[in-house]
Amino acid sequence: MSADPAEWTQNAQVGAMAYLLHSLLQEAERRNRGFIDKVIEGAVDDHKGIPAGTPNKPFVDAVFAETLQILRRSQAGLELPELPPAPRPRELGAQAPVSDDWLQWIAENRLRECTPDSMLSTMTAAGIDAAQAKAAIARMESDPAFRAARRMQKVERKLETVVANLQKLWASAPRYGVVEKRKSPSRDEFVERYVRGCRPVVLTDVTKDWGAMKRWSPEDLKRRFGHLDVEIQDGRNADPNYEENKLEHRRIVQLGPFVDRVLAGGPTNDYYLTANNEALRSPGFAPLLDDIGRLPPACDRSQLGHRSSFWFGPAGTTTPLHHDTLMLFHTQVVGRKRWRLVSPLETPKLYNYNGVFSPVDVENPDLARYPLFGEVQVLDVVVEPGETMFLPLAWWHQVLSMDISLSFSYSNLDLPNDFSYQNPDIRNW
Ligand SMILES: O=C(O)CCC(=O)C(=O)O
Repeated sequence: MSADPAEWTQNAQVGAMAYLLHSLLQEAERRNRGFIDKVIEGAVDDHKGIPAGTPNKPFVDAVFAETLQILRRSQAGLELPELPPAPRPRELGAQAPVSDDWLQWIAENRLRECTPDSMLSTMTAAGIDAAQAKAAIARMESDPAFRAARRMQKVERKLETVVANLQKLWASAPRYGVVEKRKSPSRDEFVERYVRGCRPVVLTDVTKDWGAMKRWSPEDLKRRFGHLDVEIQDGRNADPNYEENKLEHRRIVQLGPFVDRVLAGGPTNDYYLTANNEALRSPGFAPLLDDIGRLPPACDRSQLGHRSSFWFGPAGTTTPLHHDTLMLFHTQVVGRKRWRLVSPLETPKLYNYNGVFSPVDVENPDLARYPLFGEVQVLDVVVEPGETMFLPLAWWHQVLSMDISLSFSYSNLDLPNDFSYQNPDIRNW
């Protein structure tokens, strides 16, 4: 506190005003629920409207930060049985402290080994006072909670190196980078080399006797099933996270008009009938299953109806990089698909912070943002009509339809095919 009595008086006035405001806000909220929410919304909008080049912008930001804190404290107070103490005035001229969200941001970015300088420039660009940001970054290193996080990180790093060494061993096989195309491996070889060996393979002759190969086409879908409803994904182009947000893109449409849309629409990623459609569980689509002949080795025919899906869409659909939770087969009936595959042992380099998804676009990776991906080896294979991709456990894949495409996927292995994962759910990192 300053030793100057004139400043005390000013401080006392600011404190009295903050206290009064706090009490008035609480009373207003009591009489009119939602009042503070509306004031917060208004303040946030006002703040957004202030141009970046405004003189003294950091000061203006600090005023808004303080206003929001007073509003939120007044609101939080309503949940408590007693009126909490009103916010106390700071010394005149003091900057708003670095918020908890920013402190968490500093901790996470230090754990990712971002340099203090790069963090400082991000924080100052966001309007935070440089001296405060610098002090907060420096203090983090000795924060006990951060030191605990560093210890846990050592344990995680050990696991990462174990996994990286196993990957190095896998990748040292002379033909690791080539996805094999095989005619008819025996069941024993298939199970040992590909299922337990966790090696992707394309089977080239599974579909020799499939009626689907002669019958299935967009026109045939329309003729036989055009009157039925299906669930598609739509409006994907407007959403960079369309796969993670797939529930928001669900639409029920009639298959006939959807076939017309695909045939007339040309290459696009905007709409796609994906495995999420449960069409094969509905009796109307049962004839499609009659078109499936001999199955690959180690499949349980009796489970086919429960554990299969068909996919239909234009050229240009992209299923972004993700891994499935089980093993599956994916047979191309019409058109080609390009599969880009990454070993599960490379997971620590894929920024898998949310669910089973990686934010990296394998076709066009942003290495400035995702530098670790530069060390990843991607396997690349085009699956032709009649061919079947076997996707071993937890292999990452990004899939591009090169033509109008109709495919059939199935996970009815007669071996254990049920695995659990502890998926992270961090979306705002
Ligand atoms: O074909 C696609 O677009 C994606 C296929 C896929 O991700 C899968 O079958 O798991």
